[in-house]
Amino acid sequence: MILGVVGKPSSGKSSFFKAATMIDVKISPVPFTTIKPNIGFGHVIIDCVEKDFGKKCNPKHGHCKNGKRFVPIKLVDVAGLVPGAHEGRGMGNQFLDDLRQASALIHVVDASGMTDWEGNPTTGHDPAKDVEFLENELDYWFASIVEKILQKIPKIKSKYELLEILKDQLSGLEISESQIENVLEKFSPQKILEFASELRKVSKPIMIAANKIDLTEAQKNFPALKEKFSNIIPTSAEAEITLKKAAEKNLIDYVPGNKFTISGSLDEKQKHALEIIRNKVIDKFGSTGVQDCLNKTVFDFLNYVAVYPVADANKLTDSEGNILPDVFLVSKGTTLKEFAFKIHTTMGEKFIAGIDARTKKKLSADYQLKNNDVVEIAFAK
Ligand SMILES: Nc1nc2c(ncn2[C@@H]2O[C@H](COP(=O)(O)OP(=O)(O)OP(=O)(O)O)[C@@H](O)[C@H]2O)c(=O)[nH]1
Ligand SMILES: [Mg+2]
Repeated sequence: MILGVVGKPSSGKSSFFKAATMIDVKISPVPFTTIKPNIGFGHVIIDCVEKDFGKKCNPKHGHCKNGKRFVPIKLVDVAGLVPGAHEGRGMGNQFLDDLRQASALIHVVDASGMTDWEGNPTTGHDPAKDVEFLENELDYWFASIVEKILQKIPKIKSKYELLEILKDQLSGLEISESQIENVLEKFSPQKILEFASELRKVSKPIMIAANKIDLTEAQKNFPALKEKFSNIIPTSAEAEITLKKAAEKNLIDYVPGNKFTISGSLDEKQKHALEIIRNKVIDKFGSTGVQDCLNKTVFDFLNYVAVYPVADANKLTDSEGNILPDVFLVSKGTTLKEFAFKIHTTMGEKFIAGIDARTKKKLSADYQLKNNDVVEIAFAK
């Protein structure tokens, strides 16, 4: 699972990335601070199924604390995008190719309106306009991909042949064959921009992070943004970084996505900084929004489910005896056999059947996986 972090310069993309991954990347108010992409792992946090079975898990990836399972997801933070990027403005749009494999994008918007189109300081910029231009630039990026494919096809082919070519050529864009088929039913690739825009919408849905929500100006702008866009979460990447750092120093108890409590001895300056975060962000919005944004993108927006594969449905272990070692995030509707292929090609090819670890009932190849399923897959060896 890869999520791309996009937006204009200085909106706080790298701050969001750092808040999610705690990787110490460069952050500054100067536009185009990031040029090469930052890649790292953050987490979605879910209630681990271990308690349903009265066991303690041993995760191979991520970790589990007090019943909260931290499941790794990959984040890619790229350079800032400016209007006209497809014509070479700013850093251009080539760098977006680093986002080809993303399942969704998080658009980090400077909700305060205190940076202009290029990320330079201003006042009164309408953050809603950033959403429009960004979608437009992403459409041009997809259009350039479609254009290159069409240029390779010497003459107009039948719809069937075209579909086969597109399936093959677009396979690296995290878009399913049926999605390509649906788009091709309704739109002609000859109208490149329209066709590309539709492909972009299905393969790279966008969650908006209304960032810098700690600032008064952002709080003033937020209601209008919320009215206009349904997939939007208020965030303060800066506050999340401060809270995670304080938690690392054992100054506060903090599970990302929640409130915090002071647990260490703080000096006046630290106390003041945390009080500001409490008053300006937590009391008003419930959390800093960063974790919420990741969880909602994966589970509510993309409709993914968490599935725990095990080698032994009775003991809930892998072959080495680790309890509930893995969690996979898969899209809703994924069948058991498709899931087997995701774990290992051989497991898919030699698939026999599955066992539901809760009921011990047999599951067939076309069983559609549900959230928190724990399954053993039997395959011919
Ligand atoms: N008040 C406030 N400032 C923030 C927040 N997030 C980021 N900033 C500030 O915004 C500026 C830009 O942050 P970056 O994270 O470097 O922005 P970026 O989008 O990665 O910028 P480029 O890499 O240049 O495209 C920095 O001065 C950050 O400290 C936030 O939640 N609240
Ligand atoms: Mg950056």
